[in-house]
Amino acid sequence: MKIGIVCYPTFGGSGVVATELGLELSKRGHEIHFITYNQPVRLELISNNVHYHEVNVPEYPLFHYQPYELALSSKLVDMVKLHKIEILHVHYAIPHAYAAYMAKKMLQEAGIYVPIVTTLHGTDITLVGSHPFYKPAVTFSINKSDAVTAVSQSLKDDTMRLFDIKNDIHVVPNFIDLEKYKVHGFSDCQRGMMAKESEKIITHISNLRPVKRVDDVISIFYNIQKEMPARLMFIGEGPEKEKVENRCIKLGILDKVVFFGKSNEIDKILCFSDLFLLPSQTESFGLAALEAMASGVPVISSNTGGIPEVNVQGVSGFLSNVGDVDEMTKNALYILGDENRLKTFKENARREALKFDLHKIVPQYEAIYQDTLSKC
Ligand code: GMT
Repeated sequence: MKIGIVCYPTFGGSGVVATELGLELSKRGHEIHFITYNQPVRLELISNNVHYHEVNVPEYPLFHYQPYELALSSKLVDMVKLHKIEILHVHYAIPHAYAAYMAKKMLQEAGIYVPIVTTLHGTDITLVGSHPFYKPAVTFSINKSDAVTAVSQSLKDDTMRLFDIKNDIHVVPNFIDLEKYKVHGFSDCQRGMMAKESEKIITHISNLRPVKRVDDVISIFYNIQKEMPARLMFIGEGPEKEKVENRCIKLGILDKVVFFGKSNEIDKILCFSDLFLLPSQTESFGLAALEAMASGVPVISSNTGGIPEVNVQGVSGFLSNVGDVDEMTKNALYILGDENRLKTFKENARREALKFDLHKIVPQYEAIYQDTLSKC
């Protein structure tokens, strides 16, 4: 198939999933066209089967807000015509599903029919999309999509609860390339450079937005390091970064925290991590937790949204109510406090991650494309 993929080309989970999906589909023989405003961060290889088309939004002083949706719709029309793209898969409803629908209508005028698959990722539903400013447009775009998928059952339930949805939503969980997250024999695993032998390594990865509750990450780590030697690896950039740094200074733990900024090599950091913290306020899936588990890192998380579909209580880690820092600390110390127990949790985490192997999940998207095309 010739598939157009629209996504946010950033470090956010939706962009990562869309990019990994496109790359895997290309390996499976499909022709993939990424259509977005920047080259997606994880799209390292442009091959015969993988193309990237940039959406340009010319700055014009008359516009207070530059019309990205319009530029995207026009680009979709042009690319569908030029490359004979058969299906458009848009990740994140706002504004991608809306722009794709406009493109579809314009193409119909030219006698071309291209169906749209929309994948909902979470914040487009739970945080942003349900806002009255966007709700009518998001509802419309979801209902006008030819197929809709959500990355967890929890997200599907939220969508059905928050919006007046007329069509079916398929749950297709996020996935992981297990080859990239090797647990044993990873020659680049440089634990010795990051911490002393006696220190436990705790990791957090996010875009440091309020929804990630990074204050809780710091509190949990502060409590852990009072009980045992430990270091915290903090990966990501975002609005809460300065607050985090200031809190570390105030607590006197700055020398135990390593800030990595945005990283394209989280596998190399996860490979020497002992525990992953994800105490988010809400999370439709928690791709970062899955990436940790794939590296054999147990997860201490909140029990919100789709996280319980990924992190299994008492098996790959523990889940607590949002904000219950004391229980999260207790559980972290329980896992880290005994080498044999830690080893078991690490093995369990990797085993649970196997359920999300991309070889199992990507065919589900292919089936949805085929089914959608067959109905045209
Ligand atoms: O978590 C974020 O803030 C980024 C956001 C995004 O849109 O990229 O992530 C969402 O999609 C990811 C991929 O499906 C999920 O793993 C994240 O759980 C989800 N984030 C939230 O629901 C807060």
